[in-house]
Amino acid sequence: MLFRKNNRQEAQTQLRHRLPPGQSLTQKWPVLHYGAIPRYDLSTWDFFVSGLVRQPRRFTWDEFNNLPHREQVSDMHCVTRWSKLDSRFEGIPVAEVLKHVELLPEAKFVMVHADPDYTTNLPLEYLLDDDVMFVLKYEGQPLEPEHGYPVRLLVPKLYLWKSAKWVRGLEFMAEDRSGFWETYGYHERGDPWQEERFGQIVVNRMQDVRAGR
Ligand SMILES: Nc1nc2c(c(=O)[nH]1)N[C@H]1C(S)=C(S)[C@@H](COP(=O)(O)O)O[C@H]1N2
Ligand SMILES: [Mo]
Repeated sequence: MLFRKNNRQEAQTQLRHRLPPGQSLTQKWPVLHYGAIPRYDLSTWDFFVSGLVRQPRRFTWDEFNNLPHREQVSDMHCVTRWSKLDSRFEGIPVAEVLKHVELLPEAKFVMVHADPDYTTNLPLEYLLDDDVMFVLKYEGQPLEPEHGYPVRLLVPKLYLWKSAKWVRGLEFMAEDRSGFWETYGYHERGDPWQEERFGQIVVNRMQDVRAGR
């Protein structure tokens, strides 16, 4: 009895360490995006690496898909307050794509370009993290169209709006620029452990409203 209780306490303690503040667990995988789900003809799909690179690079679907794949188990944290733990993904580590371009030393940020007209910005070091990948499969199956088929970015350490579905390219930049949700007031970085949900303009405004200003 005591043993079981301790086990359960142990499990909950471990879970607390994996659930960022203000988040609740979900078993399902909710669908959230702006615009209509794109449809693709893989013979015309392509992927661009542009901006502050020595030579811009375009990949066809076959070139991209033939890059080395890897499996990993990751957690997802959505700013709308759900978290999903231990999903099994297969995809292409970002490093495998970046082997084919040379970043210029001025590159400090990246704009992720995705369909339909979606962008999100990341500091370079977050893109270069070991667990960042271009996801092709979820639990052994190709991504569903609503989750980003044929390929989406996954940045497990940041809120899920940084994990662009239907991703089509990376643009390296010297200065930070806001992406789609960031323009509407989401945080430029979005670390769930720091609860970086909203950017400074929104935070200031909320403080003003609370203070009756
Ligand atoms: N292309 C694209 N990617 C996107 C979005 C979007 O609107 N368009 N929304 C983001 C947001 S706000 C969230 S919470 C996640 C949701 O991913 P999911 O639908 O697979 O759970 O996708 C992110 N990636
Ligand atoms: Mo979101």
